[in-house]
Amino acid sequence: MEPYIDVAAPVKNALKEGKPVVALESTIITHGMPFPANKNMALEVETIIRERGAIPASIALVNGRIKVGLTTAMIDELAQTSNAVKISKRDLSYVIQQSLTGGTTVSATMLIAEAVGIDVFATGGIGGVHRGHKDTLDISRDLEELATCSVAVVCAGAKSILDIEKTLEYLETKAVEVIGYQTDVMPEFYTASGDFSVSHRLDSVKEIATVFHVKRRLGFNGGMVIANPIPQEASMDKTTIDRVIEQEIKQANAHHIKGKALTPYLLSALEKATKGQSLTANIALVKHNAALAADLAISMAKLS
Ligand code: PSU
Ligand code: MN
Repeated sequence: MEPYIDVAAPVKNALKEGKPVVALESTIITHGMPFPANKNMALEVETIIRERGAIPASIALVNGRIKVGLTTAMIDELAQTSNAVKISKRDLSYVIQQSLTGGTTVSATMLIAEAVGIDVFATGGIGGVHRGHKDTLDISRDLEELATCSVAVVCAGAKSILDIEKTLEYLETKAVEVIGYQTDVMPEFYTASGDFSVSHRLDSVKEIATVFHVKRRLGFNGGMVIANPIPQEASMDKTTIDRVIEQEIKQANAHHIKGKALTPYLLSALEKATKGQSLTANIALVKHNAALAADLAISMAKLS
C-alpha cells in the first residue's frame, strides 16, 4: 500500500517515536453528517485527541492519494464535495486509479491504519449485519476487516438500523472481542442501553490496552471492538428512536434504497425525522469515543 499513501509529518513523527496515534474515518464526514456539522465535528474530534495527549490521524482519499493526517483544507473539501465516494476495501483500487476523492469506511480505514502501524481507531458506530439480511445478503464489509486487521476500534456500539444480535454473532464467529467499556450490554449508538450482552466488560482503559496487547502476543490477527456507551446526557429515548428507525427502514425498502446507499440514507432520514436530535447525539458520541480512543492509545503506547 505504501506507494499510494501520504502520511502527514506529525503522524509520521509520532509513529516513528512510538507516540500514541488515533486513526479517524471519513465516511462520517462525506456521508454521515450534513455540512457544516460534519466539518466542525471532524475538527473538534482532532482537537479532543490532541488535548488528551495523542496525535489524530484522519484518513481519506484525496485525488486518488491515500491521506493519513488531513489538513483543514482537505477536511473542508471532504465536508462539502457532493461527489465524494464512500470507500470500502473493494472501492480502493478503483478510486486510486481514477484519482477520486472520498471518505473511507471503518473497513478501509482499518486496512490503512494497520498498513501504517496505527493501533487505535475512533468512529461513531460500526457497520454490521443489516436487518432483512436473509433477503438482501447485506452484511457490512466492516466485519471482515474487524476479523483480520489488528486495530482496536472504539465506537458507541451499533445502531439499531442493524440487526445487532446477528452482528454480535458474526463477530463471535470471526473471533472479534466486543469489550463493553463500563457496560455489560452492547450500546445501541443513540442509546446507552441495549438488549444484548457484550463479550466482556472492562472498567479501565489499562485493562483494555492489556487485553489487546495479549491478543497480539498470542499471535492472533484481528481487531477488537470497544463499545463505549453514548454519554447519559446525550442518550436518546430508546422507544422513540427505535420507532423512527423502524419507520425509516420501511421507507427505504419502499424506495428500493440498498447496498452502500442504505446507511447514509437512513442516517439522513433519521435526522429529519428527529428534527436534528439524532445528529446532536451522533456528534456527542463521536467526541466521547475520540477521548476514550486517545486514552487507549496512550495506554497502549506504554505497553509496546
Ligand atoms: N455508522 C454511523 N455513521 C456512519 C457509518 C456507520 O453511525 O457514517 C459509516 C461508517 O463509515 C461505516 C459505514 O464503516 O457507514 C458502513 O456502511 P455499510 O453499512 O454500507 O457497510
Ligand atoms: Mn452493505
